Amino acid sequence: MTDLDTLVSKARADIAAAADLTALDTLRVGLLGKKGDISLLMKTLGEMGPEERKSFGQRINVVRDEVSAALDARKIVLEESALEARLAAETIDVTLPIRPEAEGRIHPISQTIDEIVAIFGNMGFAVAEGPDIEDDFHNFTALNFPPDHPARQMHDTFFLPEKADGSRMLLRTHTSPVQVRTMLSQKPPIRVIIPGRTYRCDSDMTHTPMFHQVEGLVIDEKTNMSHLKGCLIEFVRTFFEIDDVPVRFRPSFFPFTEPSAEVDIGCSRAGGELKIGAGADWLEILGCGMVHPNVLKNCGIDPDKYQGFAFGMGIERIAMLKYGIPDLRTFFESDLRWLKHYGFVPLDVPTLAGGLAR
Ligand code: 2NM
Repeated sequence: MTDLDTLVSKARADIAAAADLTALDTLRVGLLGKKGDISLLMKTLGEMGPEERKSFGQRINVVRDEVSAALDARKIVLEESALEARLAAETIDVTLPIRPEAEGRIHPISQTIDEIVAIFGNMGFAVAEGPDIEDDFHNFTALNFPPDHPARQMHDTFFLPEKADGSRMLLRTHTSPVQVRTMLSQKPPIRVIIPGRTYRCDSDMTHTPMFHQVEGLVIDEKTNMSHLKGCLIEFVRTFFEIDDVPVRFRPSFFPFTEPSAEVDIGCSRAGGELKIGAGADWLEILGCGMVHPNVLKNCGIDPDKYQGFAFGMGIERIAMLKYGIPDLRTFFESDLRWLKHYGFVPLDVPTLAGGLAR
């Protein structure tokens, strides 16, 4: 055996025995690195005569390629087994039940959405979702907003940079574009609620640039204002868990409904403390109305055959009222002590039978 043969067989054995990627890298440096065995042998070429240099040069090139290939092959094997080991070590059994003593808490916004979904789910509503980034048609035009309506202006709506065709996408200012998408894609009867994030360029004590809304939509041949009233009174009483909470409908205006109304619930502010229920005062909690015929037309629904009602409310606002959270901005501070205080235990899933909130 020549020196080269010995070197190759030893290299092969060492590479096969390398236990991990670090050991393999040390071998690579020792063989192919600047001062590695093979590199040093290459340097001896200069001292050889032309014939010898040619034959030795050819052999050493072959050896270098073989060793290099062996290193690469072993590297793949070791990388694969390193990944296998890591995956095995990080295995979690997702089928195990959560531990009741788990520290995590459900955010009051998530809790409130779950409660609203439970209430309307019980009345036969489905939940719909749609994109946060919308176009002008779905957010405004289809909803009967006139071209010069103030809500379209820069100071209320977050616009994205202009596209090649001059149009601009926007962050939805309400969840109504999802109602539009629902009407365009489904045939009546329709009964949906849409909880989700909404965005308006507004930030002070009582406004955050991102907030949550739930909107609802019912469309059928004979849906009327009495259905709207019955549905929302039932919702309000179930949500606040007060059977006799006074509810009043006050005429209002929205571009997308006619007639439109705002809904107030009774409360008392005696002694400076807000208490929901019978009392001298009223609190506004949601907006609603009969869907404007123009909106139905814009969404491919025949207003001579179908009619419906819609409503919308701010989730932060009703969560603050129900759970006595005094400051809107704390919802978004990610303060663990706040979450520990106002959050909900994950196992207490809101249901009408088991109770909405404990
Ligand atoms: C509100 C108040 C009143 C509403 C209307 C519609 C649609 F798509 F059917 F036209 N969606 N949401 C609506 C109506 C929303 O929020 C205060």
